[in-house]
Amino acid sequence: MDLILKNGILVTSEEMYQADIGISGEKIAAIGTDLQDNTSKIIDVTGKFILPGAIDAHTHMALAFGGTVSSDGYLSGTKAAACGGVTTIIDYAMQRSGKGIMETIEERKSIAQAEVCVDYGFHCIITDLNNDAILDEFESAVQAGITSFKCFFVYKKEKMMVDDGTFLKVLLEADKVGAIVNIHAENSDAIDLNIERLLRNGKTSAWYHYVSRPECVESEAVKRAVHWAVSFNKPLYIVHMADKEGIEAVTLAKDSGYRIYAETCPQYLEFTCDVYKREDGRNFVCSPPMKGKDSKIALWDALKRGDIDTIATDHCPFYKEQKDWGINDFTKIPNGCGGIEFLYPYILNAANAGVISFSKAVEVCSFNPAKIFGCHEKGSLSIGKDADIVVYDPDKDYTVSAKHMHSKCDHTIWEGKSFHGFPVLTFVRGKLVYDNGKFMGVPGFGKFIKRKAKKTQVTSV
Ligand code: DUC
Ligand code: ZN
Ligand code: ZN
Repeated sequence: MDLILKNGILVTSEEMYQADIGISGEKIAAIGTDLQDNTSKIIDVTGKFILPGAIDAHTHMALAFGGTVSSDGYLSGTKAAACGGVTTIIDYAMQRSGKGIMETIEERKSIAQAEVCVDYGFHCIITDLNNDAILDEFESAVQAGITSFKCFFVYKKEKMMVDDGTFLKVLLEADKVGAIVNIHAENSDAIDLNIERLLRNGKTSAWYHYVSRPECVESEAVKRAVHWAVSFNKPLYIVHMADKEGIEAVTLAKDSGYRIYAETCPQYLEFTCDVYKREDGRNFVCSPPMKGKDSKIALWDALKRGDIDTIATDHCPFYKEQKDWGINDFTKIPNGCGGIEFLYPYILNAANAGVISFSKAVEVCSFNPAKIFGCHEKGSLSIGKDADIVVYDPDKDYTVSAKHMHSKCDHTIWEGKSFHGFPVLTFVRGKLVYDNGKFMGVPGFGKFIKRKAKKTQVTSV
């Protein structure tokens, strides 16, 4: 073996126990007590937790959006990932009218590959079926490891929205090839109507971002998406859920045995719409917006009872200067917030405080995203899996400051947030990429993950 982490507390999605873990090359080679091997480097991690690396299944690196490009590209975005214990990202590649799926993916890969410091995959956003020609590409996309597609129910003016008919075609074709559909559920027409009325009445501050996209805008679209998935009995993954009624619809469908999966993000668990009343409210502008307190409570309850399957970031930061474009008009604020460096610390902090268990944190940040999205070599600490490992010090105190982030962005919505407990080491396929505050990775080291569709997925994940 090349490395043994000794005397740690292993955390899996089911249990915690004291053990050593041995790494050979890129893989986990042994787990046990008192592992011995003369050739090994040994790191004593007594008192520390050993976790599978987090999989952030929702990122937008270098996203062209809102008339600009998000501030973290694949280099700074995945540096930040490594320093927060994220060992794999699944980023969104956007297919546009006239373009094919594989063309879109290859284009994005060619930007990402030289920069990525952690492993990566892509979901493909479908915005236009090109007279249904795109549907014929689903099979080859799956063969190439793209096993998830996304649709937007929003962004009509941006020509990203799909109508219900298109969504259904995507849902049915995806299922045929063993892929899953992700949906961003907000009602575009209602938002556009609200925006028009607000602007006409001079309501232009960041607060009105929330007012234009309140609870009912999200719940209608979530219920519609769930309705179609249930009616056709197809699996569906709802991204960045932020609303109580929406999550209630998910619970109902899950309780009836349907394969509806829910994702939320740390920002929806931490903040409420009150942030938009702050002087710097525009920095919190993302879509969907944070909702009222009832929704925040409902999300935590759903997480605890197992109705939230994954936590991801929707990492999509914009510089202060970009956010300032909307200082006098909330519709000009580029939508998106960063947070990849604080995903695992945030959830593990909740575990450390006893709000959820450490196993639940591992389940929603690593095990479930691996399982849902077919990352069969990742998501758990077991022999033969990739050695994507985080060593977490439950006693290390850390206070967020934009100055010390590894993201390129010049501010963060997490500024001043304190965590009790923080990752101290991150390994990607056995390679140390983060050591106690310092990035140790290499751009281009990240590997494209050829994900497996449900039809062909091995049974152990
Ligand atoms: N929402 C955001 O806030 N940013 C990127 C895309 C999205 O749907
Ligand atoms: Zn979205
Ligand atoms: Zn997103």
